[in-house]
Amino acid sequence: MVAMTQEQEFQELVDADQRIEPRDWMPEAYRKTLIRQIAQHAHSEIIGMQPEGNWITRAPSLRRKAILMAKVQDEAGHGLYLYSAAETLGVGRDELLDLLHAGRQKYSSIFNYPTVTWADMGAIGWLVDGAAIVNQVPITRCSYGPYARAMVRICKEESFHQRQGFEILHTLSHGTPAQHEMAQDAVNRWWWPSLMMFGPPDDQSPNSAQSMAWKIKRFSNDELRQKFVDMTVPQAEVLGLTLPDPEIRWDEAAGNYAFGDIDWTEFFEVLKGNGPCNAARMEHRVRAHVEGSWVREAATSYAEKTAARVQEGAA
Ligand code: FAQ
Repeated sequence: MVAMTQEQEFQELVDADQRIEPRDWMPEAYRKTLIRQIAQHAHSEIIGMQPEGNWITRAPSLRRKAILMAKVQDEAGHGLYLYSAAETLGVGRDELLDLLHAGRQKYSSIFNYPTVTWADMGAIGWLVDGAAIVNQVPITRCSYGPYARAMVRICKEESFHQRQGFEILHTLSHGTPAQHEMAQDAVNRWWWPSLMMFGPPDDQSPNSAQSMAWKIKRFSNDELRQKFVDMTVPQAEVLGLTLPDPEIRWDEAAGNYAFGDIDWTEFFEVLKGNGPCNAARMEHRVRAHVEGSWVREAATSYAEKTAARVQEGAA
């Protein structure tokens, strides 16, 4: 009998839907792909705090402010679980943050758009968190254990986020004509960027085939985008809002909603750094990191003193 290579054994485990854990052997390219995706995901969560943080001081009531603060804090928590998941692959959080700050790692395109009215909080919750759920629920079955497990709790919280966004939009949509218009305007602006969150079309997605063979991704970018459209069109009807795409119609033969062409030029421009808020997001992130250095120094010093005291006690 010919002995299997480590790589073949690894692929057999993946094919059998077994989880890969940090101490297991894994191909270097698998490790690198996971670090790339998990880091990008973590960065998205913390940069994603900015557009919503912008409205905490201007929320229209105490109740709305408390809910928004909780949501933004959840995003910070998601970032932390994800950086921890990345650390199990042998890369430090500080290294990943340095790569983000140097523009060598990405974060989601969606967070490069401005939040100009309160209704944007509703549209982000409903559409952006809605898209995030559709993308992330399959990652709870990702082949890499720590990433899959982090995603279970994240998805539960995203589900709450999506409902709060829906509720904001429902209230506005059924309020005064001006409030209805504000809700419609926010949906008009966030719809297409939300579809772009799923990544480039399958025939322009260099990473998909390998990531699917490794079961990091369970569905292709286009499959998830379609699921999102199918889920969202009926919800828009309940909200009493329209989606800004005259080509959306039920396609009986396909059994799903057909929709219009996405402007991929806009997507690739945003990825290159030319979106409306790329520069502002990075500037804010780097400043927050520099201004927060005293917290990291204090935490390191406290940890060193505590360790020294424990050692003294043991001596
Ligand atoms: N933005 O070959 P593919 C959230 C890049 S969390 C920027 O298809 P892949 C929660 C991609 O990295 C949102 N870049 O790549 C929240 C690659 O470039 P690279 C984040 C994008 O990895 C809500 C290149 O294009 N979620 O929203 C984007 O197989 C509200 C080619 O693409 C995740 O990260 C994009 N949209 O598939 C927080 C989920 N799309 O790295 C606050 C996990 C693609 O080779 C408030 N990630 N690129 O230089 C994934 O599922 C995948 O990484 C995809 C991309 C599907 C995003």
